[in-house]
Amino acid sequence: MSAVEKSYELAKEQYAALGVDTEAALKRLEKEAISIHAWQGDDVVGFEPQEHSLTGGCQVTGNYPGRARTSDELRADLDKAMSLLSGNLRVNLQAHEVDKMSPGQDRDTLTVENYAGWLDWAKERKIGLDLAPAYYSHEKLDHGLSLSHPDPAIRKFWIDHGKSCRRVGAQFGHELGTPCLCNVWAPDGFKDIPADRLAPRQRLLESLDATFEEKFPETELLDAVESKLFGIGAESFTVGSHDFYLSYAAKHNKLICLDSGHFHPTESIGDKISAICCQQGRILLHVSRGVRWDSDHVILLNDELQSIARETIRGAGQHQVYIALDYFDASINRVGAWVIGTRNMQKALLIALLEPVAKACAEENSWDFTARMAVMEAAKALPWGAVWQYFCEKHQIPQDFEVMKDIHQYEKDVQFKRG
Ligand code: RNT
Ligand code: ZN
Repeated sequence: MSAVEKSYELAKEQYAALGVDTEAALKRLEKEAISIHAWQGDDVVGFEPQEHSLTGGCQVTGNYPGRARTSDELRADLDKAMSLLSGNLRVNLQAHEVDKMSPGQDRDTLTVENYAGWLDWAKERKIGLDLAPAYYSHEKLDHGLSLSHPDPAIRKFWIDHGKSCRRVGAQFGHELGTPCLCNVWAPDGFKDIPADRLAPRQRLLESLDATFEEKFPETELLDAVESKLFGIGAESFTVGSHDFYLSYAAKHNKLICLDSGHFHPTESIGDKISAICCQQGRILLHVSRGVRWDSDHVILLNDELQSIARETIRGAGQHQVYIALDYFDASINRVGAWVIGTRNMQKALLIALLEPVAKACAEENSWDFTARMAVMEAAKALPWGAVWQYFCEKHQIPQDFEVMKDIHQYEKDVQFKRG
């Protein structure tokens, strides 16, 4: 018996005494789908032939060497990251992370052909693909507006972009046998106080209705809409605010996507999950970490992540929480960013799965809030780390302390050789 197995056996006993089944927890963790955001690997630059790189609406900072410059390089990096991970993983693309584009083609006419390499790759690996239209880093994001722009021609371009992405997404879903989550987030907003807040929102509303006109079965495509509080250069007004999109999703039976970096810092996404799910039955999360004005730092195993994971696990069976990651840090190794963040998501889920929930609920139901607090605090010292290490060993992936060996080797052999 290995040292890891020995620790696991002891942990298992301790958990069993509290009525927690570690084997069941591990099985659940293996099934819990996590959509890995491809865009950490290319700094959200995409692979269109024309240079649009981060010209507005979305920003990434840092110049760590090794950014993926082609979709082949990005797939190789994702393969490396996934070789250091286990579980039910899928991959999430931004629409401009194309394989190829015909000369003169723009984002309004994308077809599944533009993603052929991705589709083959996903089929080979038997993983699902998600896709998000990219309404930023493009000259048609004019005065900070895309879908809410007053010019109907500009709106049409972006509506057609969304429509084409949904068609591609439905094709992904059809061919891969798992629905593609197609998430609409547009950066539209103003740096300073608008004179008219209503008109841009009415235009966004119409653009969304047009984008979603074509119907696809939910077995192939799941539509989501993502809100935001503010962005850099859009500090005073965001057209697609939380109130706007929450109402839109409820009324049109879309998923609301909550990005954990898109709220006031004292607001908790963990709390919002049950509030929304008890009415809408489902939610999409962009799990991220806001730090001051940035919404997209690598996720750490902190209280907010654990609260998100706890609420995801507790409501299981009653509602569906779709987990997608969304952060990008160009100041560190990008494969490392994926691996560390994804493992943190899984560790948070595992901690939630191992909590003696029944015990805490029993205290709550008998109005003993002191005992409830005692149980919840005591749970923090339970040996979940031993169960996590066992998960890694069982799935033949390196332990947390070992992953950097592989990542350093990979950057030396591959990433640092890129110009
Ligand atoms: C931006 C949104 C959005 C992006 C991606 C790259 O603040 O969170 O989801 O991260 O479109
Ligand atoms: Zn997001």
